[in-house]
Amino acid sequence: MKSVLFPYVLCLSLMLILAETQANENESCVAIRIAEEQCGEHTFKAVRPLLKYIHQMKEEMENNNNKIEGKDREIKQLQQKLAARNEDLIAEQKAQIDLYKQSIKELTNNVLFIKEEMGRLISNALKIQDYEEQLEKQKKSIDQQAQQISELNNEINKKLKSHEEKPVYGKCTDTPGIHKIKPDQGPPFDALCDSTTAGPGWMVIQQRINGREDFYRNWATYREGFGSFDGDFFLGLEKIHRLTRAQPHELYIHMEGFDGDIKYRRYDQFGISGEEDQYTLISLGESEGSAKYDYFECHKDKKFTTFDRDNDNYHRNCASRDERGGGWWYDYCGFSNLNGKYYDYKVSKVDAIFWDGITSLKTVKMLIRPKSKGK
Ligand SMILES: [Ca+2]
Repeated sequence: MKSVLFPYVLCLSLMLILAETQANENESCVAIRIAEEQCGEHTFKAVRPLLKYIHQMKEEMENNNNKIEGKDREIKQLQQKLAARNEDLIAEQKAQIDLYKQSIKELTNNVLFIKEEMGRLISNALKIQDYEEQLEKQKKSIDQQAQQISELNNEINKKLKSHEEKPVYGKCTDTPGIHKIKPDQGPPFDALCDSTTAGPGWMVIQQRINGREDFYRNWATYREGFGSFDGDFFLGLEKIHRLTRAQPHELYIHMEGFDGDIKYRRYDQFGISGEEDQYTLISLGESEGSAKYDYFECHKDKKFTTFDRDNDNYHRNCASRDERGGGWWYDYCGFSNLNGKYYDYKVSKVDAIFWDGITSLKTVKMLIRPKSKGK
């Protein structure tokens, strides 16, 4: 068997070697023809398809190799492009990162600057708060001082006004008219001074000259006084008490009748007590005058009586309207009634202004003056 197959294997190997070693188809064909001649036509015909297939496979391999080489080149080109692209991207990213870094640095600087500014602002705010507190304290102090100044101004203005309006005297001077009198530590009051009726320095405590003032008054009104200095008035029991308590006074009673006769009665020690003693007529002293009789003496030591305060010795109230009709130091009820009802004609009535017990008077003035030394 080996001896039969040997020539075929030999020829096949020879043709394969020839086909492998020839550069082109013609040379291959020549080689195959030579091989056919050498190996015998019979043998060659048997392996010829196989040789053709091998040749086709060889060509196909070569084509594939060429394609692979082309693809390798493409891959290299793409790799190069990709590398270049990556480098660009990295450069861009780096530049972007640098920008970010720069921005962060600037922002950091800004934050530090802002922190410093805030520190300064907070410090300034604290200083401003201190200043505001100091200002508030100063404002309060100024307000208090302004208040004190205002009060002082008011006080000064009051004093100035008081001085400007009228000088304050302890008693009436030789100057007639209305003056502010301050006989003691109590408040001053206005009084009418008279230097013509009975000489200089008299103060009018009661006046009946025109009948325009009603003397039918209650206790409180007689205590405070009423009327006007240019007409009829009563100075007030409390003021008369203060004056006569402060220093000894004399009393001058001026009277004018409707028939034109003018009379007076003068007492050298006039004084009344306080309200707690019902303003009692405590003193009159010695008297003299053109009025014939002393009709006031019987009223000495009598308390003052008004229609709403009966201090007299009568079983009724002497001050009532159907009796004497005024306020006076009534006894039972007495002979003088200088605060009685004013009649503008001569009449005999129990409630009229009278001195003799009955006859109305046209004009009456009661004046007081501090006693001169030596009297
Ligand atoms: Ca009585």
